[in-house]
Parts: sequence; C-alpha cells; structure tokens
Amino acid sequence: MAYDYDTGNIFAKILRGEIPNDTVLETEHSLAFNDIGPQAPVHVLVIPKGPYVNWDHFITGASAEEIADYARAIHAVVGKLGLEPGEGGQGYRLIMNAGEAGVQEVPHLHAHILSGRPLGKLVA
Ligand code: DGP
Repeated sequence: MAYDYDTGNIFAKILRGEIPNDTVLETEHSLAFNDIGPQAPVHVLVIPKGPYVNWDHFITGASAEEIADYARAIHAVVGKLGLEPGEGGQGYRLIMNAGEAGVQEVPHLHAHILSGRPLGKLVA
C-alpha cells in the first residue's frame, strides 16, 4: 500500500517548529508531547519524526533504527511518567488510530498514551 504524506498536517508543522508543543521527551527519531485536548490526566502523543501517515506506513517503510527508536521512545515516556503497570505504577492505555474506521484525524502516525484515571473497558 502506498501512502501520500501531507506535509501540511499539524504534526509536520510541530516537527518543523512552526507551531509550539509541550514536549515530554525527544529522541533522534521520535517526539513525545502532551495532547492539546487531553482525554485523561495523562494524554501524551508519541510520533516518529519521519513522514509516516500511520502504523502500516511506518512498519513497512521505516528503517529498523527508526522503528526501534519509536518503540523505545514510547517505553521511555511510560517510564518517565511512572506508568509501568505493577509495582506501584498506574498502568496505561496505548492507542493508534488509523484511517476512517479508526477515526484518525491527524495524518501523521501517533500513539496515544492515556493514564491517570480508570479508563474503563475498551469499547468500539
Ligand atoms: P487522532 O484522532 O488519533 O488523529 O488524534 C489526534 C490527536 O491530536 C487528538 O487527540 C488531538 C491532538 N491534536 C490535534 N491538534 C493538535 C495540536 O496542535 N497540538 C497537540 N499537542 N495535539 C493536537
């Protein structure tokens, strides 16, 4: 599947420094920042710096280095915010929306990390 990346999307603008963000963590290939409309006390978005529309685009098009960096960046945010489940950590929910059915609004891959309250059973 080929994806057309829209360089005008809001996260591309954040990555270019054209609009501000509340950064939680930055790595060589990834950026994590607080969601502008948090759905929970903790609502962090983690994005790769490369131009990937969604997870499927990323996992088929990114380098092993980018993929490892992105996975580790998500883990690092969880650690930095003390969200690891068990041993006193709160736990969290990790979500990626893709396409129409997933109701993805911003066409640049992002993982939502949600925590800070009981999130309820996941329903469609
Ligand atoms: P999704 O529906 O999965 O595409 O979620 C997009 C998320 O992006 C949504 O939770 C709100 C967030 N968002 C949209 N615009 C901005 C912005 O300009 N800054 C930040 N920090 N978050 C944004």
